[in-house]
Amino acid sequence: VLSSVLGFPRIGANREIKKAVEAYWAGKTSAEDLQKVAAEVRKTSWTSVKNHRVDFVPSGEFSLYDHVLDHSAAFNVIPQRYVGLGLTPLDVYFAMGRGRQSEGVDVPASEMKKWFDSNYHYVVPELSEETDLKLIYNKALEEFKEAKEAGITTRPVVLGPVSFLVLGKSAKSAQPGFRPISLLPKLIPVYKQLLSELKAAGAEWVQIDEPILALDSAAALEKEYTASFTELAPVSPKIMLTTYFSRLDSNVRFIAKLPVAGLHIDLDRAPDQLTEVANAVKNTPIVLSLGLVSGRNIWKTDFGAAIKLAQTAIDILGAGRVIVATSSSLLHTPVTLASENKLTAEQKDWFSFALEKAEEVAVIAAVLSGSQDASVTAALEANRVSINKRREFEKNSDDTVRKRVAAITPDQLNRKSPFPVRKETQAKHLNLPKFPTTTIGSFPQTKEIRQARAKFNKGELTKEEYETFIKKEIEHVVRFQESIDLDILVHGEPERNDMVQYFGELLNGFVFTQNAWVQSYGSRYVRPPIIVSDVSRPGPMTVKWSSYAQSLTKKPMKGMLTGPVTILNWSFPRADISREMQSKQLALALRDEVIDLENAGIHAIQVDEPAIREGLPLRRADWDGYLEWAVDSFKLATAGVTDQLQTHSHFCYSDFDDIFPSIQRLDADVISIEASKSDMKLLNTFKHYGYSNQIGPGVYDIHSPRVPGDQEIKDRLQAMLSILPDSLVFVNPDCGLKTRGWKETEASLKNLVAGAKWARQNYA
Ligand code: THG
Ligand code: ZN
Repeated sequence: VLSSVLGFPRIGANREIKKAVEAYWAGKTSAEDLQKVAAEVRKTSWTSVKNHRVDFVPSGEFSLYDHVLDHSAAFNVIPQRYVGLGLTPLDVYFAMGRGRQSEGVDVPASEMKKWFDSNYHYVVPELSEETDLKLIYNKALEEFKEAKEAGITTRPVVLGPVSFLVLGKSAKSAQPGFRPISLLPKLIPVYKQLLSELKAAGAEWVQIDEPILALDSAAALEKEYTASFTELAPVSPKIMLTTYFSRLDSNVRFIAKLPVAGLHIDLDRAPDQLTEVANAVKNTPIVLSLGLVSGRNIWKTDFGAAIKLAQTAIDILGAGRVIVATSSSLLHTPVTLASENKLTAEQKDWFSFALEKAEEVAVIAAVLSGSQDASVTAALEANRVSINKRREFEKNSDDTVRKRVAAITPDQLNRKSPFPVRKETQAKHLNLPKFPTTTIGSFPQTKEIRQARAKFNKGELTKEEYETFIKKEIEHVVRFQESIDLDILVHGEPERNDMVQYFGELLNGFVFTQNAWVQSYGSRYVRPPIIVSDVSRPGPMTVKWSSYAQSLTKKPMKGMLTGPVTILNWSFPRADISREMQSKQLALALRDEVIDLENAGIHAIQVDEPAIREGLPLRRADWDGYLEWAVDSFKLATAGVTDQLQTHSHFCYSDFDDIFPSIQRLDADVISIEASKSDMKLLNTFKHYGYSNQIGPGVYDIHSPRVPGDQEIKDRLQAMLSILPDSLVFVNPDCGLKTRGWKETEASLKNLVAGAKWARQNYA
């Protein structure tokens, strides 16, 4: 039984890639320096995976920004606006990812979307009839050769042609009704060239990722899949067709007939599919790759359970046709537990990060191969002991919390009056103009703020010194907002490292890491906290900062919290109790905080749920169950206040079409959504369904350093107001400003306020 890893984190054990990429952007280092660091990180990853005796080591999945963007760049899927600017190919690539504003060049970034149900964002390929598909760079080949030179034979990874097109969108220039998948006949020759070059270079296997195969939408793509693989198989290295994050369901009927050498399924997310899939491929030559080691969570794999599952496959297919693998790429896990020295020994013993997971697949495969190697036997026994200890720990539940969850009543979920009544009450109470302006909450996290936090954490600043510093930051943010005449102010969140990590650190039931970074997009990483036991709130978390900020101004100060569903989705959750239970525990803790904020004199509170859409199960059949508890959790957190308190919420990167009724059911007084990059199509959804509460569609994209012009904002407002009723519209950026610098923030927000004032005159 062989072992395999589907993909490895890119950041490097010491965040080498993040640092190198940002240094390059800042003009501090050359492209050559950047490529050198990248080559070193790749080599280290290959070597360390190989050293754990993993048979199939991935290559080609490395990226300086995003692997989908890598494919777009390699296939010449480069929108016209990035062409002819006099940029090097590397700078065109980064311009597509993050926009560019320099020496007469001014181009916005491409749209980013969430990668399935993860917190990773990919850059959306823009396709049209005009797209001139050709292979301009065979990245898989180059990195395969690079690994080979380093003495490591890898299994190159490419995103499959159908998934690439389905993940893409129609360019603005495309004809109405154009479907990206219609480009498949033009894309297949590109893949043929890519794969035959790999074969010629000696690659025995290639991993072709087709995550779309685990979605409902693949059912309508049988013809496309069959055509693709029938054409590709003859010229390609042996194809390991990988699916992940969900189950194949009925798609297995056509998948099992594809002319591929191997099929990978996710048994972390969908263990129940094993027997059906194994039987479906039984009478084919297909080798089954079992995704037994989670690529999405950090809990140690239970070897006993994994071996039992693998045995089912072996009984059906024989050991020679079974591979032990990670469930997905390890991109969504941190590099190594070895970098953590603040976790207790007990805690450390519960977890496996990417490198430890590489070892896990190798050990499980060795056990299944009947290895008598002493190190394998020892690893198996050590795993049994660790898993038992964790099971013992899991028995320590917090009875107070469990009882409170069990006692939740329907009236706790609803505000006292319906929205139209609240709207009246709040309009009087808050005294807001038409088209009120506000921001999403965070202001630039400057180097000074990061340094002060780092010093405080190292003990170089006392608590008092640190808090004085934070107060000065808050005051600066408040004065700035007053000076440009924003209506609902925020305190700017200088005290927060991350909107989820911050709350994790203040709640019972979490542990946090020092170096467990996971890529969110581009060079941006997060350190998801880990939920290890029942969650409760030891005391107020944000009240001190919000009331201080309110004390500085007569304008309404908005309290800022992260919602229960988002805290859950951006943490590594427990695997021993349901997500619903964890979400409700979080909701109760936040409910207490919301009530405390109102009692402290705060008049508007934003409870962000940017991750509510990404947590949606990938299969439609599972949606209702999730949406019910997710919406209830938000309502539980926010409904404990009086009518005059204005609740806000914020959502990013959402395809609202799918979950619209649930957004309405949240019953937030005001929501802000990311709509600036998706070109208003989102607003039509709101119009179509007749959204009835207040809404602030972002008027500019904050994910790029570029400043939106005055006119640009007016145009956007005009477009919005042609769709939405004026009485419901708020004016705000499309997301928090923490990743931005002050200079562009000041300029952009001034333009935003000017836009709102213009609208007040023109839509009086
Ligand atoms: N927090 C978490 N996830 C997120 C967001 C977040 N996902 C979606 C959205 N916001 C965009 N993602 C990010 C992720 C990270 C950062 C900004 C937006 C970021 N990270 C710092 C960095 O990489 O330099 C590190 C932060 C730190 O010091 O802790 O700025 O807000 N969980
Ligand atoms: Zn956002």
